[in-house]
This record gives sequence, C-alpha cells and structure tokens, in this order.
Amino acid sequence: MVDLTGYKLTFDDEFNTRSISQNGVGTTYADIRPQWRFDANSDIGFGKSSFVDSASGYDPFSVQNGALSITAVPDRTTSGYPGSWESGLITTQGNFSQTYGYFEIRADFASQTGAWDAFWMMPDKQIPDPNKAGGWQELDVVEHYGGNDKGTYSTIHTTDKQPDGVRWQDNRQVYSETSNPAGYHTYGVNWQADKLSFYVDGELKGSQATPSDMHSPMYMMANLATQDGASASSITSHIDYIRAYSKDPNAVSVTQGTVSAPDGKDPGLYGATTATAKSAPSAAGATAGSSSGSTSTTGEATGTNISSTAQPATGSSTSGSTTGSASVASTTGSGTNPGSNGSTNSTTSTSHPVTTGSTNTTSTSTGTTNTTAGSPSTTAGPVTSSASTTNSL
Ligand SMILES: [Ca+2]
Repeated sequence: MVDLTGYKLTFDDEFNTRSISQNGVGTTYADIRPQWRFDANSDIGFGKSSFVDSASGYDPFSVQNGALSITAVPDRTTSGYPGSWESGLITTQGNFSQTYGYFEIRADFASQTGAWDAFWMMPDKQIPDPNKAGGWQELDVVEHYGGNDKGTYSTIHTTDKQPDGVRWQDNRQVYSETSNPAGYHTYGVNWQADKLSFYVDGELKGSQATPSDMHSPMYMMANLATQDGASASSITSHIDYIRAYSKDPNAVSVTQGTVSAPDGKDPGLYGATTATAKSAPSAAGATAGSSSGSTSTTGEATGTNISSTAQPATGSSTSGSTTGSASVASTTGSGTNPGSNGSTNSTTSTSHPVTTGSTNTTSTSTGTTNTTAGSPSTTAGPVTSSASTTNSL
C-alpha cells in the first residue's frame, strides 16, 4: 500500500466546484493546451477527438455529486477538428507543476469501446532529445481504454537511448489489470529521483528507474479522448479528485477541500499531512475537510499553489520546434486522426501505449486502433517557459 508518511498535500481538487477556463487564468485548470489550440474554442486533441471549451457551444464538463464529469459526443459544434468527437481535457499547465512526489487521480473511467481516458504529466520545459529520435518527456500515470476496461497502462516517455531494437518507450511501461474495473479506482505514480512507481487502488503495480531527463517540474492533465470504434451517443467519465503530494521539506502544503467521494469510499491521504485550516478554532485533531473548520473550497485549497499570473506563452507557431499545432491543422490530410496526424512522424505509432500494451493483453478492441490513434504522447508539444508555481526538489 502506498505510504505517504512524511509527505505534504501540495495540490488538491475534490471537484466540489468547477474551476476551468480556456487559458487557466484565475482557475485551477485550462481546458485548451496553448501549444495545441486548434481554433478559438478548441484544442486539436488526439485519437478521434478534439477538446472543446464551453464557448464552442458544447460544454463537456459538469460537476455534480463531488465529481467532475467529462462527456464526449460525436461532432456537435463548428469547433474542433471536423468530424472528430468533442470532449474535454483539463491541464494545470501554467498553474501548478512539481518535481517529484506522488500524484493520484480517483476516477470512474468510461468502459464503452472507443473511450480513452488518461491522467498524465508533461514537463514545464522539454529537454531536447540528444538522440534526435523524435522523443520527448512525458509521464502517463494511467491510460485506460474502454475496450479493455480491466487494463491500466502506465508509461514513461524519455529521450534516453533505449537498448538496440527496443522502441522509444517499449521497456518503460507498466501494465496491470484489475478484477473489478467498474466504479471508481485510484491511479497514482510516486515519482522520485531514483525510480517511478505506479499504483492502482493504492497497490504497487510496478516500478521503473527514473530516466535522466525526468528531474524537472511537470504539470498534470486529465482527459477523456475517443478512438476508432466509439459508437455510443455519448461517453462519460467521472473524476472524484486529483491530488498531489511532495516530500520536499520546503514544499508548501495546502488545505484539503471537503472530501466528496460519490461512492463514499475515499481512500484518504495515506499518512500525508495537509495545511492547517485557517479557522478551525476548537476542532482539535480535526480531519481535514471533515468539519466546518476546514470547509475550504477547492479553490482555496489549490489556490495556495496557483500563481495567478503565470501563463505559458500561447503562440503555438513560435513554439514549434518539433510539431507545432499550426502544422497539425495543415497536415491532417487524411482526416482520420487529428492527434496522430498532428505528429506527422513515425513516433506517433510507436508512442501509443496500446502498441506495447497489446502484447500484454488479449484485447483486440484496443489493439486495432494502433495505427490511427494518437496518444497523450502524440500531443507533446514544446512548452515554452512557464513561470508556474512549483514545489521543486
Ligand atoms: Ca470528489
């Protein structure tokens, strides 16, 4: 079981309220990645889906029962890549990033074929690939495919040179299965200087050595994408919380928001500590978030970590040292997949977790989409400087 004794809670969104905007200014999340903006109200997305802001005319987000719901629907608005599904992504880019620590999402991921959920991280600043192999740094805490509901894919993307014959990330994945995939589960990574350990429901599923290029602040993203095969009228995923922790002595702890597990099964903080609520006069030993003394909103809880002015540069065209979003739009000739076409190179297919994951599973429904599905990996865009608040080291 994951043990966070000595850690501090450094980011917390229990999703009692909604704090999402296009650029993240004044909110916990942005819903359009600046380097992957496609039009006025959408992010190019990946797989068979674009990510839209509510200004598109379709709002993929809602907060109810203590959870954020993300609902994907077939092409509905004029925003987004033509013909692609429209869904949602949230990112803390520009607002929160951290070096090392434990990062966890509690979610009820969609189980319909074609659903593709992810909770993943990207560095504030990409380190150039010394091998020029088309790689970049990315940490996929969990990717979940509705067609393989029991499976959890955790993947480390690095530019470190891999052994001959081993593709970019093939030896950097932990795959596991859960016997009861329905309902909420937690997915976490403990990222430390020496190793990365992946957890499902608090249980260790595997570890890998931390690559040489993963020692700088990373921000978090969560999204519901779709792939080929999505045929439902809509697909919905639910996120109970996103929490981050640090054992850096200098880390600034936050106050936990009011716990609001839709199924009443919050796993707790694994021994980590939170900031003391400002107004908890007589609640001796009060559990954070459980009494009126600590009914801070999630905004307050996360706000201490948010730099209200820090925003990454929004000009995608100037940040395109590898694959700028401008070229995404212009090179999606086949029109089958905004994400993968956007990468316009062979790393797209090799970066897809199913490519490797399919060797570990008998699932065919996910495996069939290898060649067309982009992944969180394919979304990697160069990130320009971001003066985000960090809990480094
Ligand atoms: Ca919640």
